[in-house]
Amino acid sequence: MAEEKATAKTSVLLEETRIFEAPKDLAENSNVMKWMKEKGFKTEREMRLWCSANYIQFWGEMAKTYADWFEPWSSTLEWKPPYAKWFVGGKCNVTHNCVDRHAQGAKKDKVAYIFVPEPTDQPTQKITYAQLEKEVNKFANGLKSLGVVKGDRVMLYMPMIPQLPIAMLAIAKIGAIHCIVFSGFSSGGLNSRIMDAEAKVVITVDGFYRRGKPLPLKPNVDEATANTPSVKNVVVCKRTGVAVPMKEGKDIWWDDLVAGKSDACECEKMDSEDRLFILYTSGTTGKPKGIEHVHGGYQVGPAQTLHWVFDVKDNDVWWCTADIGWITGHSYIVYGPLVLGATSIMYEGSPDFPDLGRWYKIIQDNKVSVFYTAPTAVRMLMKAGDSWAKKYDVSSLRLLGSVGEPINPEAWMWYRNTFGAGKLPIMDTWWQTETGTFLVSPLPITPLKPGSATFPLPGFNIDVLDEEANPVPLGSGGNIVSNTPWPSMLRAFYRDPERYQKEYWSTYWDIRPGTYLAGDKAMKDKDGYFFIQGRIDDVLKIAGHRISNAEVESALVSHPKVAEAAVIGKPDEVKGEVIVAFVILRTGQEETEELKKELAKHVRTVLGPVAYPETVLFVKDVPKTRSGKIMRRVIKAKALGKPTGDLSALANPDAVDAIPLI
Ligand code: 6R9
Repeated sequence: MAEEKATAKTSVLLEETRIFEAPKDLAENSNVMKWMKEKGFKTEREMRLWCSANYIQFWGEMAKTYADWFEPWSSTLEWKPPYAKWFVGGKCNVTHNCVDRHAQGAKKDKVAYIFVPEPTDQPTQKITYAQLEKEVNKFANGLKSLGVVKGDRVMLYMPMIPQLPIAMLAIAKIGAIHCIVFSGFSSGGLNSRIMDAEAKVVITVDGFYRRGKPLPLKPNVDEATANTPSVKNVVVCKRTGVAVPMKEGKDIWWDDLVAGKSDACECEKMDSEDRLFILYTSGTTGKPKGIEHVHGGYQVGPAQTLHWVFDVKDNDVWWCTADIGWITGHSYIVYGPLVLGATSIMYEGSPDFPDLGRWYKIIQDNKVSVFYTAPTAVRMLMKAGDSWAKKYDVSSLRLLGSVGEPINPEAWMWYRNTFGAGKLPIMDTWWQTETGTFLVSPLPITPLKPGSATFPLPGFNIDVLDEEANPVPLGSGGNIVSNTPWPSMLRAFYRDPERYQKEYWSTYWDIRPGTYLAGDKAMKDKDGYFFIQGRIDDVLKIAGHRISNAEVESALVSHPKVAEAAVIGKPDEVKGEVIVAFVILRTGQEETEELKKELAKHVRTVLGPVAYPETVLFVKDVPKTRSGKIMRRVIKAKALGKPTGDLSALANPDAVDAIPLI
């Protein structure tokens, strides 16, 4: 039923006739309008088209505008599909652009972060650019003393506390590569990523706060590093004061590491294409992909889009509610805002603790002016009703944003009315871990349609193609692709070039090599507005978190009583989708309610709370192709009571009948 509703809405979307023009003063005074006037562009359309047609020149200008370079580049782009090199020969360091140049200039006393901690009785902490520089340098020197050098991988497994961006910036400063694992993953998820990255050091905390209660985190790291010879040291930041075992010679407290270290540290002069970070993300197989981003190009996209799309100016207070463990936090809590020298909120916790007023209160208390969140949070707050919003004054807001999944028009309208006083524009930004930055998004001058990310941004050539690589006509849908490279795109998968080529570039390779397949379906309406419709592959978005079906299935199969598992996403009003697992037990195992609970708990232990299955069901068989591939799409259709389509390719069509309705 729920999915039927979703499909119905899709067609409604394409007939969306409501258009919301940007408030005149906002549009007239926007950063993008200023640039357009300087360049002599008359209309938004003309500007978008010119920038995309002249994308190399455009990005060259942006790279000079938003970043300082130790040495200029000799060539803006070298493009040998599927490998792009941007700003070739240029020397830079993203930490110089995020911290040093502000701390040593006019912004030294400007607040970089307003940290709002989870225990709400703890005071809000303000960190200026000058303070940030000192902390980063001390920690960078600490890492050097552990023998961390350029190119080494350092793993971060931390909650949302200021030491997380401090560590990231310190790692980047000395030329090492950070890999953040979202702290909602458990030791299993952490272990596989440490193994893949062969990390030298892991940075974590003793514990963290969840719903006001301190919980330990360090024991997960002990478990995850039991069999990882590459890990020489574990640095532990004291957050809660809970007692944790420390291994002599291996584990070291953050405070001890930085004690007596100099607060000066030179930036390593990085080549543009030197790696900045690896971020593991979910693909179609159970094995997470290590997405690699670089210093030179990556520093341009997030800063430029934050400036143009979110119109962030010197006196704004910017708040992106994401966790730094995901790309949204990397790009829009750390690198984008810091390159711009902006003031950001960084908060720990959730929108419903201690009560559903938390976010409104943070906005009110800190006069947040630009606010960026996910549809799942909007829906949660919408469900709770307007009364929470009415208790607080959110009139400091001037622009809103959305990311992570399609935003339903009703949630869009509620968001606009409640947070946006019925008039603020919502920037629905479509992008991915792989893209580093927004690709399809409105600008503050764009007439909006609820539920649409509107148009490809300046500097991108995004299109929607059919199977034969023809652009689809207006009013229909297909695969969303990029026809040209962009500076903040991924460069590769860590040590897996074949998978990189296969996953993003192989689909249209024979027809148009160099066409990037994003993995999402999109529709263009009669006016050319993009409506993103979700993944074409088996990737789930649970409350905005990207998890692969296969990852959850392998977690289930790692339980000794499980023979096989198939995982699907079931539409959910608040979370977008929730996980439903169909499990085949090993011979002789009894199908009990207790075992269902145990299996759900097992997934939580192996992968973390983020992948917790809402429902576990026992089946005798799951439909498969003759080559043995589980047909999740067929299972999903049957379980949701929808037509299952042609089943002739299945090896075991009877298995479909046995799938229960959910
Ligand atoms: C930034 C982020 C990427 C996938 C992407 C798509 C979905 C993200 C969206 C959106 C519709 C938006 N997605 N933003 N779908 N509208 N505005 O979420 O990165 O975790 O890598 O996920 O998220 O399906 O392909 P990531």
